[in-house]
Amino acid sequence: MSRNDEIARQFEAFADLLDAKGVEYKPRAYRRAAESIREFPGDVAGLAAEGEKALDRIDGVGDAIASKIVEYVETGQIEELVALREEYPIEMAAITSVEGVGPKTAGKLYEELGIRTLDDLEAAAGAGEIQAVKGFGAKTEQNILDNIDFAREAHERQLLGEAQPYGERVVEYLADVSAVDSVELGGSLRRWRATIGDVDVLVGSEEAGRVVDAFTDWPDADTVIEAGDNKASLRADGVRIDLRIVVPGEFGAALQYFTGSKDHNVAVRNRAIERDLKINEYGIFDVSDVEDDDQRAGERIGGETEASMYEPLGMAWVPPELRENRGEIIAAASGELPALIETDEIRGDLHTHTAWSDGRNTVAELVEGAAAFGHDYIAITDHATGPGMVGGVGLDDETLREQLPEIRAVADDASIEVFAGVEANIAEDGTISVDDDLLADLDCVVASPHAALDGDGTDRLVAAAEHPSVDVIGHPTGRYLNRRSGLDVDVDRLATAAADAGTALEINANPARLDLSGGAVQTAIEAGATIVINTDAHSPDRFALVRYGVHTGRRGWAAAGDVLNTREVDGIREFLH
Ligand code: DGT
Ligand code: CA
Ligand code: CA
Ligand code: ZN
Repeated sequence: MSRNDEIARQFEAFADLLDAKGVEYKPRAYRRAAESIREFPGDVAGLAAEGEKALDRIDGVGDAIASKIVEYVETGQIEELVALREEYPIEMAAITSVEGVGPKTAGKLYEELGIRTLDDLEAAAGAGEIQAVKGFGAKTEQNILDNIDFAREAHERQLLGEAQPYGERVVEYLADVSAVDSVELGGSLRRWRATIGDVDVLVGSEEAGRVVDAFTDWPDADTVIEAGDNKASLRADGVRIDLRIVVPGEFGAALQYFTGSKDHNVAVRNRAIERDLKINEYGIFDVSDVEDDDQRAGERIGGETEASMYEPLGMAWVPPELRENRGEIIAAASGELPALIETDEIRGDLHTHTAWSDGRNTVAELVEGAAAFGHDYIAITDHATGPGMVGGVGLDDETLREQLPEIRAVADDASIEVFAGVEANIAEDGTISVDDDLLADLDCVVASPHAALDGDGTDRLVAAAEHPSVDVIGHPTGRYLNRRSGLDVDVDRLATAAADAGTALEINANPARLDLSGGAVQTAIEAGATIVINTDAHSPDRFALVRYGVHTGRRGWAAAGDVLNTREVDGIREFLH
């Protein structure tokens, strides 16, 4: 998510709330401004720092909107928007994802019935309350009921990068509650899936009631959806968090069960059955001489720890990222699980942007940020001009040549290795948008697809990977999670070509991309490709996102040896050469 995107979203939210309130004209103007802000090729926050006047250049941004942008950039919020949110505390994205329910309807339903969430909406429709509101009928109400499940499924998957911080914060909070014996994330979040339906948290405790009370008192909670004896759910900023509490002796069993995936659990359960064992969320039991079908019947042989659930099955403990039934059962049974890469094994970043293109900082600032983050090296790879680079974001060859001495000068003074590079565009025919001689002068060439991102992209990417100067294929499919699926790619063929050509395939760690995906990484590594995990940072605070790329790599069975930027500087230099 770029900063422009973040600012645009403020005005979209603003427009929705003004619509909810029944204000005319303004919502349209705010939406138009949001669109130009999102599409604006420069850094809007940077312009705002120069004052309101500088924002004139953006289509649809007049004085009133400009002053709100400045307010947002300076203070992190827009007061009027904060007040509107308090006036209409509606979970707008969720509610308006129901077909036929727009922001205006949402506002009216809040005013008349106090509806704030999808759950409220479903309850009111089910109780026949909506058709009693003026302007609504039985048909509208039935429509809402018919569409609500679809809306839940299609629009409530959150990006891993959005949900993970909430998961970590709630775990940290619960860990400090004295009634809590142990606490872990479960579900897709623990497996680091790219998108998350809900956050699952598991607590081991003898005092479930006290844990439920603490959980529902969590200061970040917006709504408590339900609170029972040993489970509860709440919502924080639209993220749904499910808590379950089990006794400490069954914690490992429950953690194994609620981590999933379902496919992994089914395969594990079948292995148990073959051995006359029974496995469930309460433990693992020897049932060779019991008829009783009670869940806890039989002799308990494990359940306190997760490892004790796998051990009786002749399996090593399986890292959560691998639990997708993609070969991990056999590997765990035969001692062949890979030693997965860890975030602290990453030594540098080979895909970053400065203010020369659409980043926020100077070369020196970005390099300093990389050093402060602990990296040993960084490649500066600003956008080259070409297909997909609108409004002058990309640098032409002449400007790239002008940038080169600045990068070399910073490199001379820097405490870490600085590689001069470029992010070139891969055109639809697979050609690269930068002059060959210039490419040859650069240390690190990332080539990425940025336009025409549908249909099969294999030939195009193979051609780029075989270009003698290209070192890395950046975000190979061009996907944007929840927005576009990107190119279809025969990863096996691409990876084979890339391995032969000595080109690395990127895992772009930006949580909106996570491209390649875990499944694709697994295929690529099997075909012999080298993986590189880059953040595509547009400012130093984004280096920390590398962990999302690392866990995506782990989902693809990547060990440190499979990943280029675990190597020391000399190894990188040799690869880039
Ligand atoms: P999500 O939330 O859609 O991103 O995906 P998960 O995997 O977190 O799924 P969720 O939250 O519905 O349930 C958490 C875990 O609980 C899931 O990964 C596996 C386990 N689980 C839930 N329902 C079932 C089930 O019916 N059978 C089995 N074997 N496991 C289940
Ligand atoms: Ca879940
Ligand atoms: Ca759940
Ligand atoms: Zn980039």
